[in-house]
Amino acid sequence: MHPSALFAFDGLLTDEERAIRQTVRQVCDREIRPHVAGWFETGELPARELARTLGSVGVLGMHLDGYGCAGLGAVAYGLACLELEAADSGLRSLVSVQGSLAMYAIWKYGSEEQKQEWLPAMAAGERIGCFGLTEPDFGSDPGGMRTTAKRDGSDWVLNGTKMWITNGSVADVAVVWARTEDGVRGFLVPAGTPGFAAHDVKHKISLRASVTSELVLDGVRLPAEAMLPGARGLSGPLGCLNEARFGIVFGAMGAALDCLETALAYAAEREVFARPLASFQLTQAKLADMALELGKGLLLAVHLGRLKERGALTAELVSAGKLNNVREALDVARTCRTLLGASGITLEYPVIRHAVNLESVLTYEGTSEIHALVIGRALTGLPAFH
Ligand code: TGC
Ligand code: FAD
Repeated sequence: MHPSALFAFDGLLTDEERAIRQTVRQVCDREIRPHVAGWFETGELPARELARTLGSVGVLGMHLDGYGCAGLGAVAYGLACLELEAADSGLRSLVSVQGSLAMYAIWKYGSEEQKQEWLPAMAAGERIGCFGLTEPDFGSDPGGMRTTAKRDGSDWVLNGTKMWITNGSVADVAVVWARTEDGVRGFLVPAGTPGFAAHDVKHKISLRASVTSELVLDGVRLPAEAMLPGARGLSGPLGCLNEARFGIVFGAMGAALDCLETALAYAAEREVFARPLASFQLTQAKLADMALELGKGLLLAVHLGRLKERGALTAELVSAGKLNNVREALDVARTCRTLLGASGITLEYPVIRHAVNLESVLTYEGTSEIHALVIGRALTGLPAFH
């Protein structure tokens, strides 16, 4: 039995959703899986080519309406994230940041001119976006940000540093959040603007098939129209995070599924003490526990997706999904790694790659501790962040 068949997951999906999932899987099988271990090993990602490929199948901003976006439902988008992350969390990151952070910010808060200028080209993968919220000293607490945007006549002048920014050095446009006299506002900073620079983070041992950069803003002068008119205060960027966190709820289960499929196949083939590894009770207990967590995580993901489609998904539920599914996916990846023995530490199998990637996923888009505190606040009514 396939692990996701245990909970009859497919029966919860529409024909269209199953077809979208299949299409994304085929693209991953053809364009990503044969190369991804190599990209991970060298730490080099052909982001521009991949963006065009992913744009051509419509996954960039696929849950947004208009401006060249497909306008599909939340579950369909989640399934695309699942298949992408089954290939590698870095690919899902590329798509999350493009569609759910950069495009969503423009789609939700941008002017008509900003939407026309950026969204169709971003949906097609011809232009790449990044999302600069985190700073070197302010990750979990973005409200402390030091990046400023000050008026000079009708222009804005931005100064500051953003850190750990996915797609940073390959982006054509950076959505940068900065402190103004009027609270936190978002700005569209085109690559090449004088005073703007992106430097890649080197020596990562997680999410290596992904571009991660520092953004430096040194007197970046922007016209008045560069500001996103519809976002004021921290609820602007945090509203985007809900979108990307939702994709991770599904995505993390993709990484877990790929690990479990690999471990099942390995345990069936590998003989220990003259019997298949899969035939031992300890192995089967591990496999059963992992299939349960995977099944529960998929049910939770589809439940959140259906709520989102009805407009009933809350930020607390997204936190619950992100916390649970990433934590459990990481546990599945580590357990699968044990089943592969020494082979589990090489890039010949995807398991260790997923495990180290999921360490980043546990931290970005709100750490597991922050999501626990969001749930704690919802349960008690008492904020315990500071
Ligand atoms: P507080 O300062 O009290 O509230 C600020 C305003 O924000 C509103 N708000 C939200 N709005 C929408 N969605 C949410 N999830 C929101 N959470 C808070 C809040 O209602 C308030 O609005 P207003 O109108 O009253 O001003 O902040 P808080 O106490 O509510 O939140 C604190 C905390 C710690 C939960 C929040 O700061 C937080 O989520 N921190 C984590 C930061 C984070 O996740 N950063 C991620 C950066 S992007 C990234 O990691 C990309 S990874 C690449 C990839 O996706 O693959
Ligand atoms: P800190 O906030 O310094 O946290 C350190 C530790 O303290 C964590 O365990 C945390 O949970 C804990 N902690 C913090 N506050 C509390 C508290 N109140 N109570 C108890 N414990 C607490 N950011 C972007 O803006 N855009 C991106 O595209 C982006 N991409 C990323 C890609 C990668 C690969 C990575 C690793 C990060 C990325 N980030 C991005 C940044 C990410 O969102 C932050 O790393 C994350 O929000 C945590 O911030 P921090 O690393 O500064 O950790």
